[in-house]
Amino acid sequence: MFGFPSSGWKGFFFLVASCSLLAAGEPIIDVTINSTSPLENLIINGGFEDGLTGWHGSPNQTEKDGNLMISLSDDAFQGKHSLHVRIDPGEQCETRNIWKDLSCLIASGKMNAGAQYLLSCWVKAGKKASDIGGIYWGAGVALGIWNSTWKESIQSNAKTGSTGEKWVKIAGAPFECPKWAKASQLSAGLSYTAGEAWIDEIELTEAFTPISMRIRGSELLQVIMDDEKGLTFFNSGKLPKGTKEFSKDLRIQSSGRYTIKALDKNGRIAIKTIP
Ligand SMILES: [Ca+2]
Repeated sequence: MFGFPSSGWKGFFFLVASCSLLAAGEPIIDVTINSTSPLENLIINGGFEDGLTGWHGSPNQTEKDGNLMISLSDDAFQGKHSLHVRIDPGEQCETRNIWKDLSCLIASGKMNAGAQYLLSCWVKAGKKASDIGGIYWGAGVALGIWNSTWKESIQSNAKTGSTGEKWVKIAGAPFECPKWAKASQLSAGLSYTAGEAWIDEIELTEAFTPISMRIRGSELLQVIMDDEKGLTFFNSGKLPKGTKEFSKDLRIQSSGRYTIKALDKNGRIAIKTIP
């Protein structure tokens, strides 16, 4: 004879129901950034929150009849200030920028030969602009690295044409600091095109960040990771039947934004965006 009181059975069913609810939930995505410390932005005052401190060039410059200008602006992507540059039509063969010397990064070992770095900034361009654009000509930042005789050099650009008057993040391609690196200079502004642009949040960081992702679910079918352009950066393919946990270590671009999507056999999709 069964000795379980009815309340005991109720308790048992409640337990089963609880487990089923847990099992029925969408997959859970955990992501760990493996860096020993947060990636350091090597640019001091790249967001212009200290005004133009540490920058050289021609701040608050108005030339001729006001056709060229570079100054601090209150129209910021982040914080209270950004850099504002304007080159009116008729002066589009001109460049207006400010610059800072980054040679100390090499001397102090903050930039190391053989390591890869990434230059990025936020830009809003297009207002009253004409013929603004190009990879090398346009609004944004450029970083040059030279050897001791100034004869060898590399350059990384994060520049854009019109952004339709919206703040957009612009990143250059990852580049390797050469072993002959001795001097370095960063410039921010508008080059060889007419137009008006705002620049903010200039960053120079190590190019890649290691991450670990761990996904748990009732029965996982597939895990996909897209970059911010929607291109597939990682695809697990079809996972073995009965997969309840999936782990993967990857190196992602440090300034990038990625979306992880996990699908289970019941068609449930969990989505997590990093960072
Ligand atoms: Ca700012």
